[in-house]
Amino acid sequence: MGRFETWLAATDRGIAVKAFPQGTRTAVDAARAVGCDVGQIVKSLVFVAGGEPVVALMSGANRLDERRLAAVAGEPVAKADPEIARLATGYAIGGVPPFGHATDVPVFMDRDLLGYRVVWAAAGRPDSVFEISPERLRELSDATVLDLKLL
Ligand code: 5CA
Repeated sequence: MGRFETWLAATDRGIAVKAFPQGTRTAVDAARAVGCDVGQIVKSLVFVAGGEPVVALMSGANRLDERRLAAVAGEPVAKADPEIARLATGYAIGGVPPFGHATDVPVFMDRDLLGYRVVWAAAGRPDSVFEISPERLRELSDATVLDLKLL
């Protein structure tokens, strides 16, 4: 059991983590493992905006428009390097969960995720994900929902 699962169990949120030996490191890998639409995979992307780390939850079908993130989170905005991402969230790229982070990182959420009945997000490891309704995801991550995709 990984650290995110231990944290989940301690907080009693009724979320079940599933491990896939074939790996879930990328959105495409995760969609293939789960057998869902790639749009239902939640990418938890760590950016630095105005000097501070932020997390953007993106549908696996979408690319993030950095200008849109900059508009809400502060400029300039850039993808966090792997060490910054790990320090801010407590997890390595490929397994960053959407909430339960090591520091109090602001979370922004791609509105398109709300169009699915359920979505799947990383559970702290590159081989584990969990299913959640997008509304619950928003609540648990305390995310600000907005249009973030690159058109
Ligand atoms: N487990 C999967 C599906 S839930 C996952 O974590 N996907 S992800 O999209 O949230 O994480 C991978 C993302 O990390 C990539 O889309 C990419 O944006 C980012 N990434 C990959 N390599 C690097 C790197 N060297 N530096 C910064 N970001 C990176």
